[in-house]
Amino acid sequence: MMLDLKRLENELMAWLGESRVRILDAMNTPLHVDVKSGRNDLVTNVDKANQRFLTNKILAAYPDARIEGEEGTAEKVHDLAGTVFFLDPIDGTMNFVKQHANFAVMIGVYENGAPRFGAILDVMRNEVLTGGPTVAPKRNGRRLPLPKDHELKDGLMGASGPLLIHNKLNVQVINEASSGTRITGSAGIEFKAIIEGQQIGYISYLQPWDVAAGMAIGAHFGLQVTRPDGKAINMLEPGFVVAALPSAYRDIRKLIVVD
Ligand code: 2AM
Ligand code: CA
Ligand code: CA
Ligand code: CA
Repeated sequence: MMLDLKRLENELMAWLGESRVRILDAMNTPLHVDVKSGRNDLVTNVDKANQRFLTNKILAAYPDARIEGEEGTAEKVHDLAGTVFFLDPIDGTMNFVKQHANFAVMIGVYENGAPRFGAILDVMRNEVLTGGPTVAPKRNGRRLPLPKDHELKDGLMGASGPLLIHNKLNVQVINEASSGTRITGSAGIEFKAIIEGQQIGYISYLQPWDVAAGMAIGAHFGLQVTRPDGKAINMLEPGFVVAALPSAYRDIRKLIVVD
């Protein structure tokens, strides 16, 4: 079955609009915060409630689709056959808890492993980016200018804090070669900055639902999203991710050290 992307775009805009209202509402009552794998890895009642909310919306509209979401209410996905929705109900949970800003909701829709559509909601800025390989990127339903390709030295680079602190993949040298480093603590906000032309790349260690939406939207303008050795992302596994516009991507690949 081929997805009707116009219908999907309208549905995602509506569902994310409702999600946003629910999240803002929940922020008026005390959060329940739980620690997952360690003290930097949190989940809240709002992450879980939004995962449930969006899962119900998706399955009501697409009963045959499968959902790979971070706060797993559905069965884990072990293959990419058919329609798979990658769902991150709150991306940047630490920011959500500590900053009440700089967090996103992300949905990436794939068919038989191929990206078809993505949506990134920046909740506090009330901005939704949508798009896909065959759908021009939009912000709140309005066409965006496509980001300009720049060499690494001429653009800002995003990075994950831990990777930079521990200099994984030689990221300190890579980022030093750029115009400057930005660290937001949300993969969604980093991809949004690339799509909006504010930065040229991002290096992190990510889960499939962190990458799915940004990779789908970025495919429209040649955004390179790969493992550090240039291999394709396996959407069933976490791993290091290099995302960059083509010229910067080439510069990064020359400097990267795969350990
Ligand atoms: P999350 O908030 O949805 O977990 C910075 O922490 C970025 O990396 C966020 O986008 C975060 O997504 C993502 N991330 C992926 N795996 C993580 C982990 N184990 N701990 C913290 N953040 C993680
Ligand atoms: Ca998490
Ligand atoms: Ca995430
Ligand atoms: Ca999350």
